[in-house]
Amino acid sequence: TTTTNNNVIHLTSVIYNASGPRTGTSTAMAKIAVSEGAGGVLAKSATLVAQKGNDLPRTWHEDSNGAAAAASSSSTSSTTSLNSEGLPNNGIDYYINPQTIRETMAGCTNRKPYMVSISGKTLNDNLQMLQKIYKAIHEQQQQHDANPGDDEKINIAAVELNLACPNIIGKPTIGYDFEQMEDVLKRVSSLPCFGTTSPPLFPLGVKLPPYFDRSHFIMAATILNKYKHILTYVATINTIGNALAVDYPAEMKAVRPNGGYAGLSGPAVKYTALANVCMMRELLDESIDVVGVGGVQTGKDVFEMILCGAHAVQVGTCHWLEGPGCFDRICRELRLIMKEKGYTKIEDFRGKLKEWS
Ligand code: RRO
Repeated sequence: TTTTNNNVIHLTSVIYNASGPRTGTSTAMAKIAVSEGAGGVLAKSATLVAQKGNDLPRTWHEDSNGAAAAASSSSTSSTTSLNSEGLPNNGIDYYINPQTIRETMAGCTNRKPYMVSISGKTLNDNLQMLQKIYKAIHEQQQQHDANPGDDEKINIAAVELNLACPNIIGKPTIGYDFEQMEDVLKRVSSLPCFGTTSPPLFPLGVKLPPYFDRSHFIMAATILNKYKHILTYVATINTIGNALAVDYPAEMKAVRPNGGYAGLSGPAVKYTALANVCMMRELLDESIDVVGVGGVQTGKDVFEMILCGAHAVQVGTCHWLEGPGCFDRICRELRLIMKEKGYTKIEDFRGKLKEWS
């Protein structure tokens, strides 16, 4: 459970999916919803209007021997991925539609939260999407109040504001433009649903790009801390932007759009992700939870993220390649590690990474 600002997201396990892979439709998300190991369901980042995304081929998978790999292939454990999807999605109206949420959560046996992600092409698009979400939550609550017991699962439990998409051709990553980042948070915080006198009406998270320089971590954290009254969590990291893969046999760029430059993910980014979780945990106000994401594919990876201070952990590339069975497997592995180490609950080791003397 992630807690702050009277704003709680009741995850049913410490891991859930990252936005992006296998999250575009209710059919795909339903498979996460039925997985007991997945503590929540997070939808694909939405734009105001549905869009197809970049031209194909826009993804690339390569195993540690340098061989091209395919999603759902047998050896996905050490596979590096690149994507320049360009935000293909069904538009915000689809992801907040009660019908979509009903289809997504139909087979879910516990009360895990359904969450949406937004990645507007402009600040105004983000503000419009937040207004739409606010309205949808309000309507869903009214519906529920009129019919208690009915449609309990049909609500939006949190919103993740993606400030880190690296693949919008011609657009900078907001999280790298601190002036723009501050402006976004300022405008978001002045929306009616984030009134300054009362707690926000829904938990809000922010998805960050990876940082590599201590001064950038400090600048980002300083801005985020200023808006702690509207922030429940910070998810770090998005893919490492503008990576390049070469299709060796073809002697070509592996990905077509955006000059071949694409977001890097998979085990290659785990160490960058751990550093971002650890440093953000150090710099952010304790009322803001850190959600770790990047290169997580085993229970050990989750354990390490939590040691570094993560309240919850998202799984992206591993879910993409292995499929929704990964959540149960990773949970099993984490439980085994906890048993071996004599821990009975997450709080026994969260943020308890030992320091050198
Ligand atoms: O759709 C994408 O190209 C994409 C997004 Br919105 C994102 O946030 N991160 C990423 O690696 N790809």
